[in-house]
Formats: sequence, structure tokens, C-alpha cells
Amino acid sequence: MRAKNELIELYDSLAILYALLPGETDPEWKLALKSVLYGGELLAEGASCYGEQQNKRNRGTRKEYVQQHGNGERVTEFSAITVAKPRAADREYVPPGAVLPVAPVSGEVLPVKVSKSEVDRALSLLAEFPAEPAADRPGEGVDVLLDPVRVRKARQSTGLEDAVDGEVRVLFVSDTHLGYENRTVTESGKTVPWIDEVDSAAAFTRIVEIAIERGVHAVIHTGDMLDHEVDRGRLSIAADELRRLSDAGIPMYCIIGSHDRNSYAPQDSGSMNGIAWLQRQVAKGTLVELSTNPTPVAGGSLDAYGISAGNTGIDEVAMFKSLAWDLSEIGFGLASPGPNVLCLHDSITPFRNPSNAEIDLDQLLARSDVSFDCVLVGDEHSPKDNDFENGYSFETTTGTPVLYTGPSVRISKAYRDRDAFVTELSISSTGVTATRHAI
Ligand SMILES: [Mn+2]
Repeated sequence: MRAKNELIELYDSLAILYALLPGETDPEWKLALKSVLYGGELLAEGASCYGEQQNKRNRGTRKEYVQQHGNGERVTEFSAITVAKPRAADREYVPPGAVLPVAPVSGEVLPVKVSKSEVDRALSLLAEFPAEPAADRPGEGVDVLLDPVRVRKARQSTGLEDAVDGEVRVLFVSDTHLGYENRTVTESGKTVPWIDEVDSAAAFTRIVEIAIERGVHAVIHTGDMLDHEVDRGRLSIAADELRRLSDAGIPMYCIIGSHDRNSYAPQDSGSMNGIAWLQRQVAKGTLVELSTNPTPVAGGSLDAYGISAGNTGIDEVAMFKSLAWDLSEIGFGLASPGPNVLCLHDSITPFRNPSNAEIDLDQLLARSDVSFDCVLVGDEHSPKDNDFENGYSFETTTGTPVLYTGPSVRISKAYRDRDAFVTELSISSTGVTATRHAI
């Protein structure tokens, strides 16, 4: 007896469903099923339709499978996937005894006749199926099946987002230092010897692409978005990218770092006032500045808080406050139920020893009425002890995860022979998991 084959069973059960669609079902539902089965515009970029995968990953095995587990034409007895009877409303379209595939996360049977108002829910259910079902031969490592932008909109409109994922996925980004290349022009600040290979605007563009490809709920930037001398051209590219991200329904939250702050008063005639640019982004809504009051991330259950470098936010830069701050200045606004994340851009423990850290994180958290599930930090340009495996993740003495992602451009010695990266985080009340994406 042959092993169970998820790909064959999914392919057949969806093909059965596709053939049953009545003329009055919503055309987008039809297109979504066609895209998954045979290819089409709702298939995620880089994904292969089930038909093509059948050919590549199950060559020759389907014929025998449908003999053993079906009527010779189609599989009728399913063991690798969950199937169920159609919804009551769909029975008139489905032959007696036939079964349909069940969405693996939410456990709902796929609908047949889908109205315009139901199509977002139907797409959300279809998006739960694996991009590469188990088959005779392995896949290529693709893990998104349907167009992530469309799925995200569908999940938002159905409110399935948190329910389906049970978690919030954010892209954690730091120290993009837009305009870093200008240091060779303005001679302000040290540069790496491989400065010719640094392209801060291309890195920023790549980050937005990753966020959209991954279909994250939000991007969180922990400061030094801008270098201290940033030019009009790169700011213009970054503004376009923030607009593209916003149009994809993905908000970007930020705090600012000392280089953002210094871009307020650049020295070079070719540089722009970076703080004024950041204020414009906030005014347009393409950027949201975090504060010590909770910001619900993408309108969901995760609340984000942030303290900019020196406890000096975008609008406060012009006040020329000192960069040093005291724990007694901080009071956090009360959180809603669900996980909470704190963003910082100062040198803190436990990455640093208490003797050379500006902020003792244990003390900050001990004084807080808000309980944080994790702390995201910018500012450091290299992992501790240059250890890329362990040097970017820490815990406070009470076990709160403290995570860094490092700079998104290769601007420290540690990145001589390495790609910079951003970190996708999956955050829920039960914990945080991290996956790196190279820039
Ligand atoms: Mn920095």
C-alpha cells in the first residue's frame, strides 16, 4: 500500500470543488481556485500551482492512487487531508455523498457558492492550505500559496486575522541609515572599507519587498532610519517605498535614533532636514511613531510602545534635549489585553554591562505597570562578541526576551563577509519566534 499523498488529495478535492462551482458564484472565488489548481493571478509570486507540482513532485503516482483510493478518475477516499460534507447552503450543488476539503487551521469546509460579501472569508480559508503539500518528492521551500496582499485584505475585512494566526507577525527592522554613503562626501562619520558596496536606498526597498512578500501585519523600525546627512534622492525613494507599504495595508511603526535626530541640522548643502521628512511621513500616515502610550499593531491585540534615543521623539528633537534620560521620566499607558512589545534605541543591559549601558532594562521593566512580552532594540551595529547565532538575543533577569536585528545595511566590521538581515517575529501571548531574512 502506497503512502498517503497530501498533494494528490488536495489537488483532487479542490478540482472536484472547482468543477461544482455554479455560474453565480463570485468570479474571484473561481479565480482563486483556478490559481491554486492550474495557475493564475491569485497564486503567490514564486509559488507553483498544485497541477504543476503534481507533475514535478508526484510524477506517475496519481494514476495508481486514484485506483486505490478512488474511482479511477478522482480520489474519493481521503486520508491525508480533512474533508467534510458541504455546508447546508451548498448541498444543492454537490452530488450526494461527495465531500469537500476543510481549511486546516480554522476547520471550516470550503464553500461552493460564494457571494460577493463572502469572498473575503472564502479566500482566507483557501489561504490556510499549504503552498507545498507533502508529496513523493520535496518542494522548493515556498510557504505562501495565495497573493499575500489580497489574503491580508481578506483577513482584515473578515476579522479572521488574529483568530486564524493566533499571533501577530511583524518585520523587525533597525538602523537602515539612509544616506550612509554620503559620509564619503561630507566626511562626517566613519565608513566601512567596502562603502562602494553599500546601497542604503536599495536595502530600504528590499525591506518593503520582504514585508509585502511575507504578508506581515506590520513593520517595526527601532531607529536610525536616516543617517545624519541624508539627501533628497534617497528620501524620495524611501517616501515612495513607505507609500507602497501603506498601500499594501502594512503599517510601519518607529522610534528614532541619534542619527535621525542629527539629521535635523545637517552640515552639507546637499543634505535635507531628515526630521522634517519624518514629520511629513507621520502626517501622511505612512509612518507611525511609537510612544509610552500603547499603539495597537495593525489594529490587533498586540500593543507596541517605544522610547526613542535619549527619550526624544520626532517632534521633540528641536527642543535640543540632552540625550541622557532617567527612568523616573517614564510612565507607560495601560495596555489592552494581549501581548505587549517595547522598542528602544539606547545602549541597554543585558547586551551591555551595567557599567557601560545607558539604561538598566531590569530596572525600567521593574518600574513599569505594563508587562512586556518582549523588548526590541536598535542602536547596536554588531552582535555581542560578533556571535551571529547568540549575540542578538538576550533575556532580562526575569526572562523577558530582548531581541536585536542589527543594522539592515553592512555598516560594521562584523558584516565584512555577511549579509545584513531583518527579522520576522511571530508574537503571541505564548512567546516569540524569530526568522531572519537576508537583505
Ligand atoms: Mn545606528
